Amino acid sequence: MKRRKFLKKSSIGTAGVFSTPLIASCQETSKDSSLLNDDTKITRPIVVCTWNFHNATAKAWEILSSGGNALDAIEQGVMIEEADTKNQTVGVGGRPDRDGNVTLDACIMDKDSNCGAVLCMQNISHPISVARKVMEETPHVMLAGKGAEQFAYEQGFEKTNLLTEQSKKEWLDWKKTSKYETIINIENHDTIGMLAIDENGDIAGGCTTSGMGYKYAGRVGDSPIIGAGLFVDNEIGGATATGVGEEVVRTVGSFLIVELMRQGKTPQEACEEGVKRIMQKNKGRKDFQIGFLAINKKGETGGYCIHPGFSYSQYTKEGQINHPAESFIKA
Ligand code: SD4
Repeated sequence: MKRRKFLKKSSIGTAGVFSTPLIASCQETSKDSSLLNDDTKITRPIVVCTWNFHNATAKAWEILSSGGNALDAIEQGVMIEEADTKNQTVGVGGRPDRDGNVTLDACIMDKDSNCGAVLCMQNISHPISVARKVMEETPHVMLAGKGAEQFAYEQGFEKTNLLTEQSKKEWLDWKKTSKYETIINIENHDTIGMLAIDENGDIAGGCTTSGMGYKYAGRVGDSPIIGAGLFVDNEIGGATATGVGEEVVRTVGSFLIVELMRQGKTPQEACEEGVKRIMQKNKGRKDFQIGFLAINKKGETGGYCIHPGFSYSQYTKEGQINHPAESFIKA
């Protein structure tokens, strides 16, 4: 049963490091949001994503700048990282679990609060597209494991070996000690969470990851959990997370940030509050990283993290930029 199609039809790189923070200024006047005053300055289209994934934001921008919708921009943008074998935290080439199986998590959310997710799915290189199919072609929000994989084949996705030689070699090395450690900013944190606003002012978001390297078989983090790794409310904005997913789930981080923006906080203030909430719960524990990224309906953005090192990539009419995010713990 194509629930959502039945209910409604949705509307229709450069390599290099950019280090100068930018206050995006491609400003227009809002036409359609009841929450914005007529004279509110807004930035649109705009796309942001966790980390310096400039090829991903460039792809999303290609779609947004030619009048495409935010949902398509999100899907095609994050697919760039899913296909990049050098990114060992997303898609093909992702680090396997402790048994040597690469299992992928992803979710997507649109302007009408429709959402879809796949959890712990093997052998499919683009989980974001399967998540979108779950959203558009089924009456469900989440499909997990074998069921998700089987659904993907039914939808025409091909079976793909996700374990690259490099990731296999590293896993075999890890097996010698089998010691699980979170190495801040480096080993485990390159998940892509992306948020976009299109020319119509509609917001969508997506998040995709292979999760924590060498995790327990069956482990699922925050990234495919709507409200934790990603949340979008078309009236307010969106948020997404990267880092140790267990901590993001405990505070329902992305939903929290969107709710804080609803209460009047800027994206930056909301991300800071989200990180502070996690630090309060952890009472002095500091050996993990979380990065939050948020955007509001006006196209203002913010990012904040526990340890220095997190940044986010942004693309607007002004061009592409990487914003280093401020951190709770200073260098
Ligand atoms: C997870 N949040 O599975 C993800 C991992 C991550 O960059 O963000 N890696 O917990």
